[in-house]
Amino acid sequence: MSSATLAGDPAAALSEPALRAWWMPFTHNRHFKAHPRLITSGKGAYYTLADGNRVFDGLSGLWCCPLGHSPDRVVQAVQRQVATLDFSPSFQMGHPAAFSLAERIARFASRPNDRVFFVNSGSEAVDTALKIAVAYHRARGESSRTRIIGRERGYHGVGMGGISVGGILANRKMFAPLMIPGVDHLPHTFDPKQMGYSRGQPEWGAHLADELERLVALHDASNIAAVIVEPMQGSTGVIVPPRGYLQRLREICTRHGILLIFDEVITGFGRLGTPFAADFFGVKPDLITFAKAVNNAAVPLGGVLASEAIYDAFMSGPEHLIEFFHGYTYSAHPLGVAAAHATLDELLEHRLIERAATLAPVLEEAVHSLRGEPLVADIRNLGLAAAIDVTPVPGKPALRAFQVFEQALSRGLLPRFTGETIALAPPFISTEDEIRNAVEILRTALRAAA
Ligand code: PXG
Ligand code: PLP
Repeated sequence: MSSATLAGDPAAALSEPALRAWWMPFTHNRHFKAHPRLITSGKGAYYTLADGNRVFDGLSGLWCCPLGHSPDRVVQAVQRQVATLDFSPSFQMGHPAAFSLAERIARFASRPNDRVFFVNSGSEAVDTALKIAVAYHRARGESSRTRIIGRERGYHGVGMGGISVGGILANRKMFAPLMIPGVDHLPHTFDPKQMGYSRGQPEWGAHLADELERLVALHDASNIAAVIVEPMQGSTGVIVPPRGYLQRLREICTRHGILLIFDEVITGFGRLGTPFAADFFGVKPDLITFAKAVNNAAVPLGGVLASEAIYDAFMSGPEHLIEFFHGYTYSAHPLGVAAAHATLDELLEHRLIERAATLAPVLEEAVHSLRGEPLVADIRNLGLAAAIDVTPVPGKPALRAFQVFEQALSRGLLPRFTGETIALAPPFISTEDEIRNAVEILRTALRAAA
């Protein structure tokens, strides 16, 4: 079978009925179907498009393929697994590799006593973490602690919990009646006047964490279960936390008995050059959500790391009864678990997280060299992630970044565009030259779009 057939025959996929049938996620469907962009295969840091062009994968898939595409070790692990044990129920049964993976992930996170709850996506990880937080307080007899605090511009997936604590207008405004009650939002930390063109963490803004004290004064801590933040806001455009901000959030949460949840769906498994962002910032949250890079996205898999104290609070009552009424059919799916073991093997054996740390300053130098290019309004970076804001087309929000994206794609680079932002987060296997070259393509694309 040719690789084109495996990825869906491009000619068949282009037929009008086929194009019509798939209601695509987070996509302008009408425009896309008039101008389809099809990926037919991927290897290493490159995708091949239906027109035969090869493009550099500037966002590691959707932030999820640090090893590049179809790395041999992951491919073989999944192939072996599907032939050995394709599925096994995780309700009242278990398969050995899921236990060893949980133990490995806890050690990888330097939280060896944590427990790992497996799910299938970042959205499920977030909703799971919120349920754990509320149920934890109730289990300890503090059942009034139900309120949850998210943050403006936060992205926590698309579940009912995730959009409620998230802070992206477009993801919320159509669904207001579905939101969970009792949610507040901290202010986001981006102020271009104070931190324009910041490299790494901005110096200004730690005081914004004190807004949490204001919410405590408004509601009383006895009503607040948890605070959930992305340690670095990824989806909204690489908004980097000010120095000291996350430390201050941690202090305030600890003082008031509020759980701190880090949503590490993008930052987990090395994006900042450390295993988790919690390691990068030296802050210990009570719960960590992860997904994406945990298994190089070969099979959907995510999870929640919970501290031992949280787990222990659930372990009361008769031993023959279920302690936490939650789980997914595909929790700890054997294929996802096999891919995760192989991904961890690769990350650790080839020291790829250290490599991400080494590549980070290369990306920083390169992207900041775009300052002064046409359309550029701001540039930010942290770890192996960067974002460039562009000036909007007057009266046509979100069009400019799309135009830059199209110019880049036609020149061999697949970046990410959302709103007025272009994002880059290359695979950890990238070379320094590939990263510099990606930014040069972006430079040409900006000039062409201007
Ligand atoms: N939390 C965070 C912090 C995320 O970034 C999710 C939860 C949801 O994960 P799932 O697996 O349900 O999509 C995410 C996902 C982008 C982009 O281009 C970001 C995400 C997904 C797709 C695109 O910024 N983040
Ligand atoms: N809907 C129905 C009718 C179901 O039976 C199930 C699971 O058994 C679900 C939804 C949830 O599916 P999942 O466990 O894959 O999240």
